Amino acid sequence: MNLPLVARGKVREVYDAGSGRLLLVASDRISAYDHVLPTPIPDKGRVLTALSVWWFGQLTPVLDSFGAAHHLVSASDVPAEVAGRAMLVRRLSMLPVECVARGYLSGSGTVEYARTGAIRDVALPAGLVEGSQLPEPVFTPSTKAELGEHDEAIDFAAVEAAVGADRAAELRELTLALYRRGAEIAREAGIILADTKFEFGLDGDGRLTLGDEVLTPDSSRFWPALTWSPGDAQPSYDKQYVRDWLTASGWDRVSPPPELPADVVEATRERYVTAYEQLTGTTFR
Ligand code: PZK
Repeated sequence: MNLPLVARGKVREVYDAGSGRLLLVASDRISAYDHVLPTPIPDKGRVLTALSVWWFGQLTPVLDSFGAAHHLVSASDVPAEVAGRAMLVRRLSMLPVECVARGYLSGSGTVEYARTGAIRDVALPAGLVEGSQLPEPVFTPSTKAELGEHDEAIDFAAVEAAVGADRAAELRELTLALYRRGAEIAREAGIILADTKFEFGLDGDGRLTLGDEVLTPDSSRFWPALTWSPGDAQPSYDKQYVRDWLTASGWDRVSPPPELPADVVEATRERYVTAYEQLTGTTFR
């Protein structure tokens, strides 16, 4: 392939494809508890890529209504060695904000709510618990952390300071609109989209453009709707077998993680494929 590497995340890479294009490549690697596991999940990169591509299509009417675009050029015109797990995209000038929308209380959102009764600038009713649906989805931006660091929560004023008041308002409204539409589609497929993270950039004409991967289990929390039960930690749609096995293994979450057994790999692969098939209503492969 031999393209210059532009950026590398825990489980994917970005290459310079020339002519103002980038190649986003998803691997079969999986992370849990902030570690990349030594055992790949076969087809994970292909499933997440296919899911992103499908979501870009689903979200186009929302983007259009904002006069915005997405960065996807092609998922088929890619080098053979990454076929199926790569997207050719337009190179953007990325905005320095992670645009997160939360429709449910979970993780750091629960911690913030327990401490303050609010999430960022939004006051919330008393009595919410881990897993509760929020009265309205909330925009909870963060700054992009360096690799290995955690994203840092910022308030809306910090977004305004970073990109200007008008662009900040646009990012908040577009993020919430994309989340609402995504959550509606997911819910019809039996999946709760608890929260998700979008990244935006500006194209050569200054047009606001949705980038990155979208509405995958790696950029979002997917919960099975059937077992949703506020008050408990919600099982992850995709990673719960992995987390449960790692916990039962006695791994200390600090040492290099152990290899996963074949049955956990197979069950996890099946979860990714099932998520894709449930959402899109099509067969994977
Ligand atoms: C870009 N990232 C984050 C994504 C990684 C890191 N269309 C674009 N134009 C310019 N830059 C980016 C994109 C996109 N998407 C996004 N880094 C650069 C990222 C995937 C894997 F390692």
